[in-house]
Amino acid sequence: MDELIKIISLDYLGDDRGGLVSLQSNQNIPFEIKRVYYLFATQEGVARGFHAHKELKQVAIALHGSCRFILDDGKQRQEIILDSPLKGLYIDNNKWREMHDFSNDCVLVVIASEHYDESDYIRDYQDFLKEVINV
Ligand code: T46
Repeated sequence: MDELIKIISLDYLGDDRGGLVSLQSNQNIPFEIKRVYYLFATQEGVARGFHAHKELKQVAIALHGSCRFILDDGKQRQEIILDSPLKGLYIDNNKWREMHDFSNDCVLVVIASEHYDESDYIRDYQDFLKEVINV
């Protein structure tokens, strides 16, 4: 079975003044960065995601607080708690993702390989299964 959860360890460049992490295209981020967005102030009990992407690759980092990610490739589901600004979750294309259990202070930044494109989303789980069977 392929390992679904791929964590990128981000080097800590801080010193006695505080923390610092640098994200660079094709270096610690394994693609050309085209977009950055962040989720914050997620309401208690809310779950997000519930879709896959045909082409988009992303890295998600909990800059503050925590949340639980589920990744699913159509054959298996694995989960991880993101709770550190030094831990990037690599999310490949054709992986169903769900985010749960956001702490009320969670700030989740997502680094993306493509500009926003609604036609890249697969928002129905049965359509996702059809897509991955044909990969
Ligand atoms: C993902 C997970 C981890 C935009 O207009 N531009 C953007 O760059 C994004 C990301 C979203 N939007 C719009 C589309 C929706 O009307 O913002 C609204 C909320 O997006 P969505 O419901 O897709 O949000 P999540 O939290 O379910 O999923 C997001 C990303 O969309 C998705 O690519 O992998 O975070």
